[in-house]
Amino acid sequence: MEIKNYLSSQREKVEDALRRYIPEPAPPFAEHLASMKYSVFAGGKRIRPILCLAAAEAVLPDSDIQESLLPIACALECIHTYSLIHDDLPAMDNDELRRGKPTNHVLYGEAAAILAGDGLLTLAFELMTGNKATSLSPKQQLEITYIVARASGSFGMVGGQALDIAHEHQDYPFEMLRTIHRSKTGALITASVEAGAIGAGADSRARDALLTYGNCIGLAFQIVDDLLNATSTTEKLGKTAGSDEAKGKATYPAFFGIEGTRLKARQATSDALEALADFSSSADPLRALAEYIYTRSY
Ligand code: GRG
Repeated sequence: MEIKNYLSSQREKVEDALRRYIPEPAPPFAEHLASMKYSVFAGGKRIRPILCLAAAEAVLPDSDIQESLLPIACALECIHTYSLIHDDLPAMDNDELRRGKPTNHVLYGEAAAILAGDGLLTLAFELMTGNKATSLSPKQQLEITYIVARASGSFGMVGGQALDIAHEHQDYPFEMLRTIHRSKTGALITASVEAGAIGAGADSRARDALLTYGNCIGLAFQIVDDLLNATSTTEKLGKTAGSDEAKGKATYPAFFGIEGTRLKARQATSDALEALADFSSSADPLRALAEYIYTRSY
């Protein structure tokens, strides 16, 4: 399948829905909503929502499942965008460039950026539990909300970020790097796939396979991110290249070198593809997404 066309049509679908779901800036909250919208529409790849929709499509092809899952897919993008806004703050990574544009706090100020992140995180829960997601059963809504909350909080992304910051400029074993990567980045990616599986009513065998796929591409995603941070340019990435080394972060290249890291990313991608062995061509988008995550250049 042609991944470029697939990604751009899925991106359009997600962005149309995001435009519908994020309120238009209007008094009295105009400035706050504008700051939320600024980061959501600053040009992200939309990988997490696209993975959610592709996982659902793998389980229930030729149905309207993707339409039903758009509120969940958009919730995942809201959580991801909140994490980037907060990650860029002076108290965290202190970055001025994201997706090739000024970071949220540079444009709106620190307090407004914190609140833009808070607003997006909270909107995500409104989208997952509210009346926009009513094509799903209440049980599915509850289960998805739990999985996403768990992956985003102290045992997932937030916890991973806390560990990452606590270990800057320190030597630590590879096991700790794995824990940081799994929780900071991998957990939300895995939850995106799981949410699609739950929304499509996957049986336990399909769900286990998709969970393994999610874990493997979550790992591949972060390994490639480490690789790009070490080898690419700020211009290509749209965010500061070389920042990991400057901030004394342990990364895959620091443990395995550039070539060794490429091999690890390839292995994680192959493991992801193997997990899909029992799926028909309905999982081709997931297969193509795994290859895309491995070969992406930004
Ligand atoms: C502040 C609670 C909190 C968490 C921050 C995700 C994260 C935790 C920080 C981001 C730091 C970072 C660059 C992690 C590497 C992986 C990652 C999430 C990259 C950005 O994701 P993409 O490439 O971004 O999907 P786009 O811009 O395409 O949406």
